Amino acid sequence: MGVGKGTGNRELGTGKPDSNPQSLTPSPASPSPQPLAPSLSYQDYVLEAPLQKGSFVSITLVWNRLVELVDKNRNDEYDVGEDFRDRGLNNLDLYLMRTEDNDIKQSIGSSISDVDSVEHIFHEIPATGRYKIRVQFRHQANAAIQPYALAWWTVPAHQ
Ligand SMILES: [Ca+2]
Ligand SMILES: [Ca+2]
Repeated sequence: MGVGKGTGNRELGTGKPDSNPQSLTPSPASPSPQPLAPSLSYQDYVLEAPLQKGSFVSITLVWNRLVELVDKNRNDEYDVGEDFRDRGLNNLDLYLMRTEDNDIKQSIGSSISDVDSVEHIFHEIPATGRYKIRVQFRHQANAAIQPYALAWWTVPAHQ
């Protein structure tokens, strides 16, 4: 048992499916996560296996607040007495959607905090079928490219 996961521009890690059909197995998604740019605005991750009605999914998205060193003596290092400047937090949002849907108004679940650097969805699957995870670049507060890490845990439909 394991979870599908990905970070920044690395390859996806996938768990090994268990031979026991009653056990829970991960649903790896594709493609691998990429840093988001506003011009892209969102990235979808389609889960490979259909999900089981009545099961639950857990999805977590995290990213970093941007802080910069106020390098008073310009030596490119932190020295005692120097400070950091908070450049704010780009706003990413997280959605669970049916594969065929494209409008977030039709999403099954969402996590859309305006202020946090973490979004999390724990939600029951309403019908057996194909689902996808959407990471949305909601608002740019600092850099135009926003790396992030995304992890999920799902229950594939019974064979
Ligand atoms: Ca310095
Ligand atoms: Ca958000």
